[in-house]
Amino acid sequence: MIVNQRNSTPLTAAIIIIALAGAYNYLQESQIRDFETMTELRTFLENDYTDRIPWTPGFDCEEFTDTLIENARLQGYRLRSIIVDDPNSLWPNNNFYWVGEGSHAVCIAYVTADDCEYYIEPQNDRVLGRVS
Ligand SMILES: [Ca+2]
Repeated sequence: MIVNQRNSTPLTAAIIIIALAGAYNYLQESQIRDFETMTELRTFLENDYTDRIPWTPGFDCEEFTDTLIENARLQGYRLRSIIVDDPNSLWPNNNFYWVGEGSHAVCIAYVTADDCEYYIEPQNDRVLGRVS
């Protein structure tokens, strides 16, 4: 079998790079963990800047949620997002910006000591209650 090394080398290098990137990503994701205690969750929220970002029509609840999730991931914590309908009835005094129609994005954190998930409003760091 004749192998044209001039053409196969870039492809081989690309495959190796993709495989290494995948392995690195897997290692990073496997180090992501839930919050152990509510104190740990509140400390993370207090130190994170997401709530200090001004709300704009181009940076609304979805961007707040995505930003807090990414900031948590960078510090080794797992958060996830959820879309809720009619957030004003769920949290009447939450003091978040909301266009007043449709649904609203917030974060969810699992706290292992409580064996429970909590809603988090990324616009103001409030822990809004347990996820039922
Ligand atoms: Ca904060």
